[in-house]
Amino acid sequence: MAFKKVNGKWVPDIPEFELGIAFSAGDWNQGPGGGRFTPAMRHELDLARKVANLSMAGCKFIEFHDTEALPDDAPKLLKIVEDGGLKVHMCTANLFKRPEFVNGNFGSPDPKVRQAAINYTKEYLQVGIEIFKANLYVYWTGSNGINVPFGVDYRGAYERTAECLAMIMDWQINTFGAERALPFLVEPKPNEPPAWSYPGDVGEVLAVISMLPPRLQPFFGANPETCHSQMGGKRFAMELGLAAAKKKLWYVHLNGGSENPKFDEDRAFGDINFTTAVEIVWTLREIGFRYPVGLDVQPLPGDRNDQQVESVARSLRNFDRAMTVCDRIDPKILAEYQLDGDQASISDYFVSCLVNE
Ligand code: GCO
Ligand code: MN
Repeated sequence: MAFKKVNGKWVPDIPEFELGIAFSAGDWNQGPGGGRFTPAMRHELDLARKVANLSMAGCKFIEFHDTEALPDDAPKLLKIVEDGGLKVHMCTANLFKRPEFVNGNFGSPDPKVRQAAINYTKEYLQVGIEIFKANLYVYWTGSNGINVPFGVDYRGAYERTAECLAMIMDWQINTFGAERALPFLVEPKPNEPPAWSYPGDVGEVLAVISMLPPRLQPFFGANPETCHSQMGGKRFAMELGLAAAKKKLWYVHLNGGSENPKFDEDRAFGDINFTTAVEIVWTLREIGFRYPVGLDVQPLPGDRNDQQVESVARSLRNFDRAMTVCDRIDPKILAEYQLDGDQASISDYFVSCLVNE
């Protein structure tokens, strides 16, 4: 079941765990590397190796794009995943690296482009439900954006995006029933690949959800990602707070990066800024987040094949280290300082907990 009725309302039925127990990472997080300016330093691994690596790193789940795990191969790939002791948590149709989407997907003014995006999405939702038995579906905005001013009609762009989401959810519910429908999470990013993308942050995701017919809104949530928020100049933990306040925080993609990165650095969780990692774990604890935690982290450019899964493994260790720091923070002391508006003491208290003074 992917949704259940509580007090007459549909709520997501996603497996729950104690925080820090259940992690998921993408098949794409163990690639060979290489981009426009960087060499590929590793050879491609087969899925069995990737699954073994993720399991060794401490993950319980894996996630796929339809371009890596082709719909026709899904039964065969699922067997490899299960033989390796993992399950599929999330699946997602690739709406960024296909030529038809180079100028956008659900927001495109071209009905043929929107229809293609809808078709790929429906196809992979079906694979997620019937084959992978996935817990949820993610739509990362990908190419939905513009590269030059006047690139699209802005009001229409958001309206069309909402219309496509509504059509997809109506189809899902009519085809599989609400109980089996996969929770549909929107993962915002402010730019990259386009210069400006939409929806670009958690607030925009919530705005788009609010544009949907009320009967469909309960089936949509958000998947905030650390680096994406930081690219938009946001404090990630605040984005988590906002999504949770609207009861839409159903998944997270954690990673690490500099405070205002110009591109998606996708470092290990806790890399570069461990303070931010502690604040994130603290916030997830405060919110009572109990769903699996995702790690969208890439190997460092120079990592060798024998370090392929090191970014995921280090993320898990850093999550655990952040939990240890959180255990030292007394919520009552923090709440008192917050009530007093004593920011100086908060800052001093946090660092004393960090270094275990
Ligand atoms: C990015 C995104 C992607 C998505 C993934 C799943 O690199 O900007 O984070 O990794 O999370 O494509 O939709
Ligand atoms: Mn992501």
